[in-house]
Amino acid sequence: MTKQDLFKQKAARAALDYIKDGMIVGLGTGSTVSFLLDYISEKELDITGVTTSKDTSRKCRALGIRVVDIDMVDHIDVTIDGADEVDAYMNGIKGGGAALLMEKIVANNSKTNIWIVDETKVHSVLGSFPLPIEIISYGSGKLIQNFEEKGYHPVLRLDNAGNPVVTDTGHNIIDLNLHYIDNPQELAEYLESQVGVVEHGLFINIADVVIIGGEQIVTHNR
Ligand code: ABF
Repeated sequence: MTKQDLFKQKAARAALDYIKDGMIVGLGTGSTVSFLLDYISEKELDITGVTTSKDTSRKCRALGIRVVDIDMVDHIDVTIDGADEVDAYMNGIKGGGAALLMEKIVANNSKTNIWIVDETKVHSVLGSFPLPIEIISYGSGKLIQNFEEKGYHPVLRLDNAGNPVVTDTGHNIIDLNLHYIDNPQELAEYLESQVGVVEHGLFINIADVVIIGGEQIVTHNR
C-alpha cells in the first residue's frame, strides 16, 4: 500500500460522514472513489447511487449498492468524486479517467459536491495535470490543429491498443498540456465556444467541500 493510497483511503473514509441512509448519492469515478464504494458496502449504508461511469456502475453492482439512472431521481443529495488536480480556489481538473462529461452532469444536478483527493492533487495553480477535453470524432483533426496553433500542445488520448479512447458516452478525448492555467474561467469560456468540443475538464465553482487525505477539509462558502 503506497502512501498515496493511504491518503486516498483516509479521504474516502472522511467522506462517509456526509452520507446518511436514505440519501441519493452521486458516485464518482476513479481509485479514491473505489475505496469509498468499499466502505459504503462495508457499512451497509442504505443509499441510492447515481454513477458517473460504467466502471463505477460495475463496481456498485459487484458490491450490492443500488444504482439508478440520473433521470429516475428528482434530485441528488450529495455527490462524492475524485479529481486529478485541485487549486487554492477549490477549482479542479477532472477527466483523467475519461468520465468528465457524466461527472459534470451529475455534479451539476447535485445539492452538494465533495471531492476526495490525496495531497498530490493539490497545487496552487491548475495545469500540471493535462486538461482533458471531450470531443466528437468528426473534425477532431481540425480541433487538434487549432489547439496546436494556440500553443496548447494537444494530444489525442489513445488506448493500450493505440486506438483513440472512446468514452462511455461515445466521444474522444484530447489532453491539453498547458502546465500553467492562469485564468481557468477564461480558458473554459474559450473551450466552450469551440464547435466539436462536448465538454472540458475544468470544474470551476463546483466543489463545495474538498477532503484532502482525510487530514484537511476545505469548505467553499458559496
Ligand atoms: C475522477 O477522479 C476523474 O475525473 C479523475 O480521473 C479521477 C482521479 O481520481 P483518482 O486519483 O482517485 O483515480 O473524478
